[in-house]
Amino acid sequence: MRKYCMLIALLCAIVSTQAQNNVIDFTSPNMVTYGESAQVEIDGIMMLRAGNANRDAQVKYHEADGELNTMIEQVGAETQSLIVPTYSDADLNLDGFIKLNGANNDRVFLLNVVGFFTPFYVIQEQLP
Ligand SMILES: [Ca+2]
Ligand SMILES: [Ca+2]
Repeated sequence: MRKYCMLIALLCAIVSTQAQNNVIDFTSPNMVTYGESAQVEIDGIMMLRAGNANRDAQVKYHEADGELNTMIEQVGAETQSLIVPTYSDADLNLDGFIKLNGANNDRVFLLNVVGFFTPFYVIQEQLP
């Protein structure tokens, strides 16, 4: 089982924890969550927002405390072309590697999460 470092989303519904076969389907467009834009629609499927590599309450591309710097720290600032096999929060696309460049890299994955044309956008976790 793989973890996925995403921002926490809070359901706006009462869910019994004692019922059997109780499924919380965050892919459903009918699943109402707290706050604004806690989920994102990708190819018609609702998803939680991924990319929180440094486990704070935000997803940021740029900024000193952003996810990109977390990935660079993991790979090594002087060896950014390396592909590091790992089980890490910085492996944002869950392929088992931290890749900053090349096909299927985590850097572009992160950029798509925050918005390719809005790289300075900060996605904030929303809790009541
Ligand atoms: Ca973060
Ligand atoms: Ca990866």
